[in-house]
Amino acid sequence: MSQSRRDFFQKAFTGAGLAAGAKALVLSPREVAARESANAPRGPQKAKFKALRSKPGSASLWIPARTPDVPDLPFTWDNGVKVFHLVAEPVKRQITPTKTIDLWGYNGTSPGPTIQITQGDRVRIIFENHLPEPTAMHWHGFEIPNDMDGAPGISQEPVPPGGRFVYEFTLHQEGTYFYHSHMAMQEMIGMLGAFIMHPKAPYEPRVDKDFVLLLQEYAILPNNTIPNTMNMEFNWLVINGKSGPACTPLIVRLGDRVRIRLINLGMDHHPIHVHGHTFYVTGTEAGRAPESTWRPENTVLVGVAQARDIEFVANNPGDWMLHCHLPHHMMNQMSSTVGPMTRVGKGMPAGAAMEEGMGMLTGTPGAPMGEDYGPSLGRGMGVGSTLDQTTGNTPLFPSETALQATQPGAANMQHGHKRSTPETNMAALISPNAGSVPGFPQDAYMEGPMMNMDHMVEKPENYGLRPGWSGYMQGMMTLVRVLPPDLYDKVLALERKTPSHAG
Ligand SMILES: [Cu+2]
Repeated sequence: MSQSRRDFFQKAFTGAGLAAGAKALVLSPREVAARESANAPRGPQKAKFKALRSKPGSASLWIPARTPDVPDLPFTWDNGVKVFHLVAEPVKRQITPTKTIDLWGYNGTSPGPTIQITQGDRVRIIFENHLPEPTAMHWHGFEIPNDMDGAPGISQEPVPPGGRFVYEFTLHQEGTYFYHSHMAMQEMIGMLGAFIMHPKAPYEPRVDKDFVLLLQEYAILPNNTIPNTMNMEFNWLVINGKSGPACTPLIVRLGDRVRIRLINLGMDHHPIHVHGHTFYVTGTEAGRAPESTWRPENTVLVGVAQARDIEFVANNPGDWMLHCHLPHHMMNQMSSTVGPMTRVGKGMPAGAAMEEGMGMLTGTPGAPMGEDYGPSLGRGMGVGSTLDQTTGNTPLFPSETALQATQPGAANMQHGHKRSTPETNMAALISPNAGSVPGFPQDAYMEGPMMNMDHMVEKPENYGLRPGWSGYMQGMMTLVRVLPPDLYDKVLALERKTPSHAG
């Protein structure tokens, strides 16, 4: 019997005062445990579930959710209370091999570490503020006492720099939740994390893999490391604090049932698309959805402050993209590519202000093709940045020597690759008359061989991908790798040998 049906019958019987029925249906923890062990996987599968009970004697049985590139928050038990320590602090985050940025996060990471508990747990979170300004912890969507809500100035005094606050509550909910600072700009500089509440009785059908993906965006001027949190346009899009191709792929075995918990805590909405599979939305930021609401989809809009759980059977082998379908969210270091700046070696103004229409309204003539105002790197970063520096956009050059001669010090977008290899030679892919075609270039400078950084993102989870794959993965983009048993075992063996990431 599914949990919702069981709940329904419990309520129906107890509500009607049918004592005999209620007695029969309300199970003791021992009875629940007995039933669950009868349902538990046998044989090799069993090992996977072993040791995952939240505490000795607990009836709960779940596989931990995995947050690629983000660690879990460890805990200890204190008289039946699950105790976590959470420290707010500035952190460095390498979002791609070529870009490390300054964020604020928790326990050395942004997004903050994932917290996992079992429905019914009593939880204590000892929170310390190592930031230079006040903050507080908000538990988004939690049905807890008001003085634990973490709304500074409303439900509690803000926690001052160097201060500490102890949150403690019992959690009766289940599903995909999250925590964040309730100071808006702090949230925009990375102060958020996932909080997974596993149900006491596992969801049916059970999944073999459970992943958490947090969606965020940042506005960072070229050559800068600190996001402009006031900005309303974004040029870096991240999943779990990494941009493609640095995101660690989701590794699943052909035939696995997979759950992916998508959480959006940013300024934009993200239509998340999965290739090659049809999924069902089985939960929201408020818990499990009734099965009667499930419908087939392959793209789900994850709105701001929303979570969407999607589930599917990974029955289609191969490397499948999972990405936001907003075209501008599939790019890194978002820059305009139209106009003369991509064709001659005179450099590119960095960060045109919003009032100048990102370089499309001002200039002579007032159009993106204007000779004296080429396109700009970044979209409307503003803040005194206009034209303050020029950065090469690596126009087409037949050789490294020609590039150096024309544009000394130009940024090398091939990131150390030799241009002569087939995987990295962009020029070989472009027609000789490209410059005379209106609209050129579109993707020629955005993705492809010149963005190849396979060797810089080498890790077990990327084993066996098509050479040059990384040149086509940018922004809010990762892979679901549905691997046949032999390749799956190989990747797992490599992971055991060289664990490359947390989570
Ligand atoms: Cu998006």
